[in-house]
Amino acid sequence: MFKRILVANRGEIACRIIRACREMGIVSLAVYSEADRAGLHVQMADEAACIGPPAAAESYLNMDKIIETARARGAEAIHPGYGFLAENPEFARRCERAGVVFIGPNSRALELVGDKIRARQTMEKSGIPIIPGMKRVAADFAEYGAEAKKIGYPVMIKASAGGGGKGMRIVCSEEDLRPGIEGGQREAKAAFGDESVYLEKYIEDPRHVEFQVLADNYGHIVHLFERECSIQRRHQKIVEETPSQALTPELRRKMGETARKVLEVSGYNNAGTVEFLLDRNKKFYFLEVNARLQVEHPVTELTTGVDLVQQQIRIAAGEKLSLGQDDLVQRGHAIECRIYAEDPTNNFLPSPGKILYLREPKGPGVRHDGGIYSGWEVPIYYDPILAKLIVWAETRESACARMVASLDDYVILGIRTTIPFLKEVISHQKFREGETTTGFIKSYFENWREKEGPAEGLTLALAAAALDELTPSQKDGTGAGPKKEVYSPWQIIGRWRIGEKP
Ligand code: MV4
Repeated sequence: MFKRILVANRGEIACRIIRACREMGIVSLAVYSEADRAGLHVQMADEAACIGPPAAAESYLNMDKIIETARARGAEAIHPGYGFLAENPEFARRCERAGVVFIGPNSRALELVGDKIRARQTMEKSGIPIIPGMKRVAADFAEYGAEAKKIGYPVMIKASAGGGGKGMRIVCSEEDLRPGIEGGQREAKAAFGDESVYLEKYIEDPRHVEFQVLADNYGHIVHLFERECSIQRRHQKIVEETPSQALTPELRRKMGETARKVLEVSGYNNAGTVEFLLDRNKKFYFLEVNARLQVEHPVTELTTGVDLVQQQIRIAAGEKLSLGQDDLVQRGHAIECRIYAEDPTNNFLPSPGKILYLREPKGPGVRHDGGIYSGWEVPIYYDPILAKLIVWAETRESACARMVASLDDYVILGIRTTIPFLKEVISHQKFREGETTTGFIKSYFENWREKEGPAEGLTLALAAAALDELTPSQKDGTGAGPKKEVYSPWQIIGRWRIGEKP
């Protein structure tokens, strides 16, 4: 087993990986940019090294610096987390060459799954269902026109180097095809440095169901069932859950077997996620492989009892999978909500700033994966994810109730967050009925406004009440004086201000 692992990430996922290291008796080495000196991951890790200026390109994406730091500090392996360098074949290759273990798939598999057209070819050859459409880039526009006709409108333009919804367009008729292709090529070139685009049949309002898979270096592959991730806003997942309401045991078995096969034919190792689209007739299609530990991995951990990060580390260290497919069962229901530093009342604009007060929900079946603390300033430079709130309960209904109660308990002051929005999503009748398709947010939350926002008047009234309530002895911070149950965070803040605590 490794003695020391460099964690090439920040925020909640770095903290999650550091925790796994600690439990396994592995020394964790955090890296941080100058903007993250005070980051929670830096405080949690056994060791830490600054790797450069705030801009990600000069720090968390600086391959040479990160590999050099691993070597200089004696880390035998690098865990990339998600985002940044996680799915970069070039980085995996440089690690391989430098004799540092990349905790993730081998560079060849990363290259294959990162190239959507090549992946489609590979899957089709192996009898894995793919969305009807092109399996290579067209030579000219006429060929795109002919292909679109063959597929039948509406069609979807996708970038071969894309993924996660980047560079996608829907084209409904022939006259819109040329501008769509040209725009798509331009966008793909700018975003990925590769202008290759292809066409697929457009599947209307599908569900996004993905399967978690683990593959060791000896050809043993198991799947850990599905995650339903249809609740998205502009290709940003918001809520994830497992099991999916859309699967029957039979469909689950078929999709799980297919997911295993996808990894097998890709020469893939370590953890991966196979994404499928599920259409209205419950037909499923291979979409892409996410070659990383995913943000939503905890819902799988809570329902299967498997620690996915520890599994990744064991596989990377050359251990054989100790789990067989028959050892794995889903138990109960898990839901995850992503907490972002974004203002849901203002078009989800990032809301960086200082967290004045943080009270995390806790209780039976409640897990909080965070990278934040009271007094920490959310930097402007990175993805504004703050934390993930994950709940487990015996049934979906009780998991929903537990999630709403936990969101109600959750207090973050000083910045705007997506918590009020999430409460209404989980409380929505259609969500409760399991009507979770990719069109959910657009259908029911397009122009969402907070029902009872933190109205300025109410805030002021509460603050005033807090001040009014303080007796001189409390102002001294002695805690004496009349007792009253107080839940308003504004009163807490009011007391701090008067008492001049943090
Ligand atoms: C599609 C599709 C409909 N038809 N492909 C978006 C993310 C990327 N991985 C693939 N995506 C889609 N591909 C065809 N042929 C609809 C989507 C899609 C979607 C997929 C998963 C989750 C949310 C989504 C939201 C809008 C569109």
